[in-house]
Amino acid sequence: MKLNKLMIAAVAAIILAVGFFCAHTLVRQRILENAPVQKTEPRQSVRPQAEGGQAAETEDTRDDEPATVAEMPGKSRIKITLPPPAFRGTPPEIKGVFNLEPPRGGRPREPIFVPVGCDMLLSLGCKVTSSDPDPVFGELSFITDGEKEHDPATYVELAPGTQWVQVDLGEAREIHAACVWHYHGEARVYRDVICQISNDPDFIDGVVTVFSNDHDNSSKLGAGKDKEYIETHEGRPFAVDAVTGRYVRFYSRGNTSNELNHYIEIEVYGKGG
Ligand SMILES: [Ca+2]
Ligand SMILES: [Ca+2]
Repeated sequence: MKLNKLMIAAVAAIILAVGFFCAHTLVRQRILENAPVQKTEPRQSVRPQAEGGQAAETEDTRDDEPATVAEMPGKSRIKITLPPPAFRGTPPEIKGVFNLEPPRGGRPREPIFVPVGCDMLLSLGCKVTSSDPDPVFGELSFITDGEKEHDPATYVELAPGTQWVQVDLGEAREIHAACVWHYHGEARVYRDVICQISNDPDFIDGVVTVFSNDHDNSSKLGAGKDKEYIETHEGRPFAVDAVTGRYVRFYSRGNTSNELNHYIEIEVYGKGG
């Protein structure tokens, strides 16, 4: 008798469990059927084009950017196409850097707004020269070829010490922003990152410094007030206050991993026309 009661109880428990499972599956299916479909835009890459500085068709496809970026009435936003990150997570502590920008907690950099029509990519495909005309590795043309992904085949390696690379925009242009990617295969800091603009290819006359984090003037170009930063796939974008010039020169003096200088890409943005 006791055995029969036990069997009845077991059968009842099985029936209840099967019933609950079927009901749960049906409800879940209904929820999935009614859920909104998330639209995924295809990634779009920037390819070299542009003789004469035509605007690149850049879609901002950064993975970590919020779905909507606030626009500013009467302004254009500089749209920088980012490569995928080569590393994620909190960068390790980098010793010997005392002028580092504060951590952003994974947030993307603030957008750069410029006057309407001054957001044109001017530098794509432009000629590049350097203080090291015979790079240790890579070609100077890599620096304006539109390829920004971290890959051993995409960066240029220059000699140790303070070195520069110089982008020739072909004619004097009104410059409103720039962005530089040195090397983002690991978290490192490049020293004495300086950007200057001039109409003089030798940078003797009419030189305007538009970025410098050489706070201790170790590269002897004048101390700068910008912060040092850890290299990531975001590069280092910065605004330029409508400086007109044909040549844009970037300096660096090695990095926290080795004494060499590297560049993956430089972009210069400014007034169209
Ligand atoms: Ca490149
Ligand atoms: Ca320095």
